[in-house]
Amino acid sequence: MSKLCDAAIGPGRVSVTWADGRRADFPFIWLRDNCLCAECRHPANGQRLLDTLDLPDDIAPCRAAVEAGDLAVGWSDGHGSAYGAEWLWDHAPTPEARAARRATPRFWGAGIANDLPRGDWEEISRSPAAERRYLARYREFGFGLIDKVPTRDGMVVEVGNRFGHVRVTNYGAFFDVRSVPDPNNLAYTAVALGVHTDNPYRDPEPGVQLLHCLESDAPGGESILVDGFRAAEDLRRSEPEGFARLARRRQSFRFRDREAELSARTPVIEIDDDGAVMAIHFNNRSAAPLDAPLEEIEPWYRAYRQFARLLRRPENELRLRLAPGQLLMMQNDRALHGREAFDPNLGRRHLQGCYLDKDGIASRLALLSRGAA
Ligand code: NM2
Ligand code: OGA
Ligand code: ZN
Ligand code: ZN
Repeated sequence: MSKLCDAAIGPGRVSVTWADGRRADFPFIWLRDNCLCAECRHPANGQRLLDTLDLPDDIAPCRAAVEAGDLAVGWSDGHGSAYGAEWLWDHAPTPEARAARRATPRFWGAGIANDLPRGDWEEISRSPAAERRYLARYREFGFGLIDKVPTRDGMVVEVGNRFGHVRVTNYGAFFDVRSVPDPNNLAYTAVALGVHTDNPYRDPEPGVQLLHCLESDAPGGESILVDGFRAAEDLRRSEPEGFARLARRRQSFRFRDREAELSARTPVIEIDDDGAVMAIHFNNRSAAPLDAPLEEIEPWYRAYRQFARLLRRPENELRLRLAPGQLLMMQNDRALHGREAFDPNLGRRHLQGCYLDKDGIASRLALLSRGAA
């Protein structure tokens, strides 16, 4: 990592230049607020001690200089701060530095069938390096397949708690997906399920779903996975207005049975503050009537149907047949999942599933990358 070669005070900003030619400007208030010294940040936990509101409105540096390749600033409030060259780039507000901080999803479709993000439970459960490799691939693709998961009742919870924290819902800590009489959900029948996000009627929506195959000899029941992020980018390219509409207007979702009454509103496509696709919430089965101003309804349906059409394109569908002992792990708001119908009279099909939050998995991967687990 290159060091700094120049620092200069300009109107409202400190401009720094790295030895390799990169440059960035930092506003005074931002720099002072992010002082890293022991008075401003608790040395044991790094949490901010300084109250941002206590800084004077007209905070400004009296002096900014490069010292041993890093930045030293003397402030009008008498404080002194030091910022490492690498830290500055890691937090710089330039387009290049900000782009480098962005996670870049790897888009996939039918073609990924022979190169799946894949792990082996026997290896993952004894080797932190294997677990890290698996989770890193999972993060890029938004799903992963794990082989050799013992077909024990509730094993899915053990896997979930290895990677994060299983979230209990009205469906329990885990749920059985099989065809039953008097089902409270279409998942518990033998019908085909179009690709979807689970539980968009819940707030917060589950971030991750695990589905563990215990039995599968009924004809049919193949799994289908679609990269919702890629389909959203396709929509943005072909129908920018439809894309913007699905990102703006929230759709209503609902679920009710004897024990629960759940409803939530969320846009089909969620974008972040820079316009990047952040999440997809698509579930035709649980969609409630669209609650929108009259003039928005038909254009919204056009956009929604266009998006649904993209999700159904064969080149976007990864199809696989889960075998007993395989476990599918999906980022629920990216890797949309579905299944073909199956025939429960000619064999058995039994999966167990559970939900986790995304943050627990991100934390696990970060810890493994630190070498701490
Ligand atoms: N189950 C399997 O979101 C959904 O309603 C999909 C979820 C019932 C927990 C099914
Ligand atoms: C579900 C679901 C898929 C399957 O339970 O949410 O989508 O393969 N199941 O049965
Ligand atoms: Zn300080
Ligand atoms: Zn589902």
